[in-house]
Amino acid sequence: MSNAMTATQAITPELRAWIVEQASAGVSAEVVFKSMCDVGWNPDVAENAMETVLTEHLQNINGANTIISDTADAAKALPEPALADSPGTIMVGGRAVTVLLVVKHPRVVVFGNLLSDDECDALIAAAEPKMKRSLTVETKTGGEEVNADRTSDGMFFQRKELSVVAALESRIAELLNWPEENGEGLQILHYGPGAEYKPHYDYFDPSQPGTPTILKRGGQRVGTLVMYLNNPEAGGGTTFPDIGLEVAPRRGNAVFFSYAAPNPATKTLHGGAPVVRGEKWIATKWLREGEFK
Ligand code: PD2
Ligand code: ZN
Repeated sequence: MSNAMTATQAITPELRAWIVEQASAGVSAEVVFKSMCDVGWNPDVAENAMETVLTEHLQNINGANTIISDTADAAKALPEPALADSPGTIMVGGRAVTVLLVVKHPRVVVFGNLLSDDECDALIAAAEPKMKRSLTVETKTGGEEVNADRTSDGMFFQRKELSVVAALESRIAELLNWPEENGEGLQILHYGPGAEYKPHYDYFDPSQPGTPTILKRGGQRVGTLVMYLNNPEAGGGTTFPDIGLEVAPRRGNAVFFSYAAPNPATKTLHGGAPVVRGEKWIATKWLREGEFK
């Protein structure tokens, strides 16, 4: 590293605090490094800064230090489809699921033909009589509340509640290489004209007092699969504002994204754009790091 670089990209107290905060929150070294590069840090300087700050931090505090370095270094297992040889289709349970879009960071994959038309219709028909105004997690207590940012109706199925639900859950587990037991029950959401889900993260905010209660059931969320059950006439796309991506909702298709840590550095901010005409039905499967009991 040259002196010129050091002079232009110094380790400020703010950067030092930010690196320590990321590592303490369990953000992997890779994600921290990528975030620094994304905002213009020279990769060599970024790597050096991380190493310097974390080493010094470990020397400065006692006891639990090794936990921090372990968390920062560990490459955490995540749900992930088998995309190593860039397949056009992935066979799951005899079904040819197509791969329509792949993004590395944030990890986003769009699938086609994940559900049959009959499965989409069966899920809507079974959910329809049970729909209630959607609740979001009340982060102060870990309970639930009606939220103006989410103007949809929804319901949850228990895992394996119906044969169509069980078949889909086993397909998702195989597609994303993630245990069925780590999945929350399938959520069905319905949006009428004008309804939307404002941009948010699906992980639970570690700084909120209700989060430890929520994490008792299977730990953090690490991945989301939003499945489209019908074709809205206009609007209703799933947006990823950090990367300017909008996924069009088409029946049987799905968008998957994963997040290695509960942190905006994952760039997994996403929302459901307002339905302009028609209506929108989706099924969401959230994946936890451990068994969801
Ligand atoms: O309806 C969607 O596209 C959407 C957008 C953001 C769904 C969710 N989040 C979700 O179910 O978490
Ligand atoms: Zn979401």
